[in-house]
Amino acid sequence: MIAADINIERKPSRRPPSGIGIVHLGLGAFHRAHQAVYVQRYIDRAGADDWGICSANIRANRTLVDQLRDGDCRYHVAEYSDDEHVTLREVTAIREALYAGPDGPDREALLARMSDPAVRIVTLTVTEKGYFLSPGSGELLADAPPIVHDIAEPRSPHTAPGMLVEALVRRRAAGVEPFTVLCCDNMPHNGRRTRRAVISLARHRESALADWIEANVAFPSSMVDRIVPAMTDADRKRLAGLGIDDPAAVVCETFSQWVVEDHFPLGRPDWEFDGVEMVADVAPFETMKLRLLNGAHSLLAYVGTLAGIETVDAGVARPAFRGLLQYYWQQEAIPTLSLPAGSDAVAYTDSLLARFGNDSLRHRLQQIAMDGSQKLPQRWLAGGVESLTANDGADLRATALGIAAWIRYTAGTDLNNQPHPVDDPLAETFATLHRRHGDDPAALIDAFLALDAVFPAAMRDDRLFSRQILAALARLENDGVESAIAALTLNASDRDA
Ligand code: NAI
Ligand code: CS2
Repeated sequence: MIAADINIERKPSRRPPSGIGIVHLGLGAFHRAHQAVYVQRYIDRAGADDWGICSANIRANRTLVDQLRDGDCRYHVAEYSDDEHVTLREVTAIREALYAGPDGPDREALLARMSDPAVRIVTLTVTEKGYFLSPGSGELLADAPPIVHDIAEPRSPHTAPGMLVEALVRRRAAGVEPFTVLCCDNMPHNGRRTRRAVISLARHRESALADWIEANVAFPSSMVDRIVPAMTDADRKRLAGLGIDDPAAVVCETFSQWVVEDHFPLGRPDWEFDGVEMVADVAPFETMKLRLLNGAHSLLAYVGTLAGIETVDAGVARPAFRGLLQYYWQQEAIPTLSLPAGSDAVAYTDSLLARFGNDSLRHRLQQIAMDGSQKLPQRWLAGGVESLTANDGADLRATALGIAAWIRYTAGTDLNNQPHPVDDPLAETFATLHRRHGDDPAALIDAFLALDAVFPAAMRDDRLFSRQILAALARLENDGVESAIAALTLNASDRDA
């Protein structure tokens, strides 16, 4: 459909090639539509040339880096409030794009840039798995092959923690103050986690180095929020219909939020004038967002995909799925939260339903379903354990349904036996468990719950909870998704049904 109301903001002239103050690792869709837009607002407002971005990929995707370079690092962000209302922004805040993957030519250029005294902040969106931390314990996965590589060859790192350690080593040797590391991935206490990955890896290299990082490097946490679906050919086609022929363009929603812990020893853009919330403690914001927004997304992803539903908006268009989300929010997620001052959980979840219903985004459930082993601990399980610890008889039936759906999803087919890819660092383990226990659902559930990288012990050992998962799995298989959702509304006394 041709948009009826198009608002186009174009940059009048070529941005200066200098002025890089931020290095970003993880040049994906989200970075282009979120952080780079905030930096653009800063540049436009302040007219300053000190916080431009050098953005790099250290793993896929090289093509995007080449496309950005070909386009002079200019690209468009299309913010859709619905199919008929779109704001197109041209973004020039990225001044340099590098591909520094193991097979890429730019690793030295990236490390040199990270060692430049003008660079005072390094930001990251390398996905949850890019930190090589156990989702359960939060410890560095020292046996993961890329980390084994970075321990053996620390000067030519392959991982984000390895890049940070090597760049910090170079700065320290040159007497340059360390940059601030700002994680922008969807993890709880994401600054603390990034710090742990970096310090643990540094300790393999030299314990004095680890101590120096511990004492001198700031790792503020941040909560990031904007729905930015992966681009599809259909998106490119509709942008072409608006006259935008830009392979690096991204499509996203209008909403955007960034809450940042204000701890930047070498300074930062005065982002508070550009819509960033600079706060002392991010934790209440991130817990609310992870459990309410992302928790609901994951529920839709697994339960919806099993029913053959493809997108978030198609899911929430169905009353049963809206009911499932309301039940999960009201009964299981909201009671675990300490809300940020001034926020209202019901208003927040109402706004989530409106955002999820935005059918111009075509946000694919399959994208959200990937990396479940990395996502579920913070989205469902941490809150679930808190409930079980606080109340022995806590009823987590929506979470149990979500876990049953996730386990069924990891078999690689939906309830009509239509195949889908299972994209997860533990995909091979899942396949083994399904091969071994496919005929015995109770044994299958026990084997999944025994994955201590995913499930906390308190949840694993709750027999009533595992029986609820078993009951939900049976309902999904035998009666379908809507019936399994309907069962949630039964009296809480059937907890051990
Ligand atoms: P994307 O697929 O467009 O980009 C992923 C980026 O991560 C790429 O730059 C890729 O090179 C990098 N990457 C992947 N695995 C890596 C690894 N093991 N080591 C180093 N780099 C690695 O995905 P997108 O949309 O940019 O999302 C990335 C992350 O941003 C998400 O995982 C999430 O934590 C965060 N985020 C995304 C939102 C969205 O709506 N897309 C919204 C809020 C946060
Ligand atoms: C989604 C998130 O892909 C996913 O797992 O839940 O990326 C979600 O779109 C963002 O967190 C919204 O801010």
